[in-house]
Amino acid sequence: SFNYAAYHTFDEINAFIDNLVRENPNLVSKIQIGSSYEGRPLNVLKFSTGPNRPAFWIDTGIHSREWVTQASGVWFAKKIVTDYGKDASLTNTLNKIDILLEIVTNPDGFVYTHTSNRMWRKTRSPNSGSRCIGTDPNRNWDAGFGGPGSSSNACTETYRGRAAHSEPEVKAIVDFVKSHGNIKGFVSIHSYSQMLLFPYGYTSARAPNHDELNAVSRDAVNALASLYGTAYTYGSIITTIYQASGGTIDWTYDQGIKHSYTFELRDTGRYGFALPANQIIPTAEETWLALTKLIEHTRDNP
Ligand code: 0X9
Ligand code: ZN
Repeated sequence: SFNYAAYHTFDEINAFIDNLVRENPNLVSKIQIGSSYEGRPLNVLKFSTGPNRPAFWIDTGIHSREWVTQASGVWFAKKIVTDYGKDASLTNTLNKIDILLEIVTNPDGFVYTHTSNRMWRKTRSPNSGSRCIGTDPNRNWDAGFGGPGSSSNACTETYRGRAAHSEPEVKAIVDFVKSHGNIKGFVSIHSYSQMLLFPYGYTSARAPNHDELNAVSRDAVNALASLYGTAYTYGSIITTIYQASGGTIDWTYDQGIKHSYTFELRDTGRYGFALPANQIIPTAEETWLALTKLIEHTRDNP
């Protein structure tokens, strides 16, 4: 059976996804929202118990080297099917809203981290006029695109790409969010730094519901710390981590998704992106407690 305490390849995660759908057909379905630059499927798991529901989106692994995030995404998927009908909060949630989960959000980069360079972050699309490969998919969104905290140099880790939504991995989510039209909460999961962040990253302007985002974040990081004592900081992106333009949740927020957040999971730098596999399950468990707070608040304040 599947080992949740180990890191897995793209093919192993896809096999996990197909088994989960096969074993829970009344709760889980797989939606292919597009294809990566190299032609791999962009798969989203949909957890749903009724038609035409509002939804809460979670993505992991948009930066391919942040392996604890994809591994946590797998654990969340199993947790949801295990808890539905048993845990009162999750059951109540799924009787009102859908959960959407994209586990391998940058599949070309993820395969490259397994085959060639464990520390690959970006997509794998070529750049005309440069020998350097890839765009930072967290600088490619049409939210302050091209501004400070992103680079025009294709050889850097924060290269924004030739245009907003140039990356098929980003465009697929943009098109899905717009056509769905009823996504009420959005969480994009990164590592590392132990932070819970909310808009904005491209501007120092405060989000209109800053006080609400701040209070819910406080509640969520307190829940997270209650399990193993892991300390998270929280606040707006620009005041808590650094200015970053063209980021995912600034775009979703400006689309009207007022409950938009980004996590930076474990650790604070001892292991960084190479977090030992024995920390996967504790990281996923504590993160799920925080996610539950964000999901409950979105469910009750859509
Ligand atoms: O720089 C980033 O993209 C993120 N940190 S990471 O180490 N995971 O690469 C933080 C960016 C803040 N988030 C958004 N701008 N959405
Ligand atoms: Zn990241």
